[in-house]
Amino acid sequence: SKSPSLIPELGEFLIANTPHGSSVATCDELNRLLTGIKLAAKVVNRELSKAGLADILGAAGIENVQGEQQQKLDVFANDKFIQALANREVVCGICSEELDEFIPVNPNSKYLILMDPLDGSSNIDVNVSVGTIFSILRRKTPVGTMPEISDFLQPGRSQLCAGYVLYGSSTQLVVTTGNGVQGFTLDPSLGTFYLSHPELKFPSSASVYSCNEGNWLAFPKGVKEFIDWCHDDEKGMRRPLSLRYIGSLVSDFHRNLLQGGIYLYPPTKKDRRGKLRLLYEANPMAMIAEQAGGMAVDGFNPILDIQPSSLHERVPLFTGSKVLVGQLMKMMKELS
Ligand code: AHM
Ligand code: MG
Repeated sequence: SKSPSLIPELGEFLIANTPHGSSVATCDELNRLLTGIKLAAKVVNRELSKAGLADILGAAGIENVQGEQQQKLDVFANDKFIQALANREVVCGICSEELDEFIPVNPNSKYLILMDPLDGSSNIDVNVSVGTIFSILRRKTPVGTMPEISDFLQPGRSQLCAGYVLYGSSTQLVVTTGNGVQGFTLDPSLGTFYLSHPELKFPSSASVYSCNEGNWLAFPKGVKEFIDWCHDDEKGMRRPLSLRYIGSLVSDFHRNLLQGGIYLYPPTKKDRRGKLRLLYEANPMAMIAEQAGGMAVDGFNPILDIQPSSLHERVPLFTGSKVLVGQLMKMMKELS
């Protein structure tokens, strides 16, 4: 078997694959930013692995033995990511699902981070995988000033880097800087993320669809038609497709990326604009999807082309293998 010393680690990989034309300073800053993400991910991972002990050690809202308040894990994750990034002075501002407003950090940094520190957190109590999703943008206002809301409201097409961490049976970090998608797996004994899935691409065939079919009655006609098409066992296609839905975007997306499939979160009765957030859920997943040879749309147009108008806006999301997303778009167009 290969010695770990022969497999590139995340930081080494980034240095070796810096896009042509980017300066050493840019590469260094991005690398330090990702180092902050890696560190926070490891701390969150450690805490998550103890989550089943919460009742013994003190549940959220209850004081632990030291008299400290136990935090909910999503708040814990939010704090760890903010600390790791703010202390490194590598971002000028942070936007998070856990915060109403963005927080300005360091006027002298070029980058902004937008994140969902712990997505799918309703799954923690039942010991199902959760994730962290992040997006990195370059600011538009000049370095030396505090960032403004307009810096955050850029279409996903302008993302410099996007990624997610999956806290699963192993902990993986999947990232793109616009030059393909790479997957790294944490070696817990060394605390190092090694390149385990170079050049991730959706396979050419797809056999899975993932959505909360409980919302069926409220789905748009095109979505219902598409799901019926998935059920159909017509010859020639690998149908009926399998329904696999964890209810944790990162896990559902990751499985579909490896096995070929589509993730759907259409508008529902409760969430007329869809449930997922454009800036820190849909956009980063969309960049990864496109970089891995897949697609991500709101039903009609690429997610990455949407001009955001507010920090926490929601969007319907359909993402995964091209064959399936293409089929869905065709049906949405015909039936709207
Ligand atoms: P959250 O950010 O509040 O955790 O919600 C996002 C999550 C996604 O991870 C998941 O795909 C979706 O919500 C599941 O929603 P539902 O339970 O409505 O199917
Ligand atoms: Mg979320």
